[in-house]
Amino acid sequence: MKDSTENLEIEFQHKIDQGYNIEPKDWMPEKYRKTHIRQISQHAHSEIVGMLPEGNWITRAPTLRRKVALLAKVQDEAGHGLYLYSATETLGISRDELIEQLHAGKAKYSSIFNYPTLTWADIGAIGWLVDGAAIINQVMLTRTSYGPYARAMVRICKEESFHQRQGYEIMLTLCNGTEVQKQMAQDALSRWWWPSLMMFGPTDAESTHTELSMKWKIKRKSNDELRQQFIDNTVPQAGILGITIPDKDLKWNEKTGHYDFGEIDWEEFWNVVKGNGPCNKQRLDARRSAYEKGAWVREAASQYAEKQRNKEFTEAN
Ligand code: FAQ
Repeated sequence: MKDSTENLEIEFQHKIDQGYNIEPKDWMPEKYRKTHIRQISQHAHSEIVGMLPEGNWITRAPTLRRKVALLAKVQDEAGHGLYLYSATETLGISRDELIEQLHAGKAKYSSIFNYPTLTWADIGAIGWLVDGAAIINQVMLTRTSYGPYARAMVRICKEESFHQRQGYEIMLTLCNGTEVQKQMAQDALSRWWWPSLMMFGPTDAESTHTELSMKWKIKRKSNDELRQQFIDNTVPQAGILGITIPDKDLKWNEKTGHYDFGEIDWEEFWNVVKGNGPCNKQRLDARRSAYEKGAWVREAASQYAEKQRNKEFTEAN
């Protein structure tokens, strides 16, 4: 007879294969739990750090309408981070611990947020490309096997699709504007294109987690499949804008029904992931400082919650 852990593992895999969700109180292999803590918390950190490059432009948005939209978008990203921290906490780790891992430089967050936003067109490019890439990756995650993560992703995806449209609309406006505005849009596309492709992670051959994550339906598609889907969707959109993707090898392949594209600079990717990108230090410093300066708010909120609890207890007795 097989030992009980082995039986539990077989039952667990069977449940996944049948398409059932795994819920927080269900039995799960330790590696499944750890993989989720890693991935969901990295995702949460990305949403929170991702507020910084765009937050940089809230005070400088060109019109009131643009300012309101950007403010709402950045606020949405904060909300996504909070859902995702909550989903991670269902796996038995505290939010304080997760935040400590980020601030200590132990937890990763998406490479893309280590690039600077130099002009207003970058806000358009982020919405169009970065949110566009995020949606492709995250629509897959609405069907991921861990219930709290999958459910959080449904709501997040709805908001991301609004974000993508607001970005594309900024690009469209710039591209239909003056020559200088169109040039700004081109420059933003040229700087953000390759880092956006890197968001999907290393090639399948180099991806350490994909095999197991596919078996457990954490991932439903591989990094390369999603990257290709993003390129196929985005190239025609650049055509409508009338700006050029900075890849001389990009061309439609009749045989495969996909776009062929040039080599990604993986050295740059790993350099950024390891903490040496243009803005890594600035991003972490900003997060640490916000956390320190916000200590009094956390303190006040927990004092208030304590008071409410005591009040409810007194009233109930
Ligand atoms: N950056 O074996 P794999 C957003 C690491 S949210 C940094 O392929 P996996 C919304 C990876 O962690 C964007 N590190 O890993 C927004 C692993 O290292 P580890 C974030 C990366 O997990 C928009 C190692 O490389 N989205 O944009 C990156 O199977 C606008 C080996 O890689 C998510 O987090 C990277 N790009 O696949 C907000 C989605 N790629 O942990 C504001 C959820 C890989 O062993 C403004 N995550 N690494 O030390 C995922 O789907 C997956 O985790 C992947 C990576 C696909 C990102």
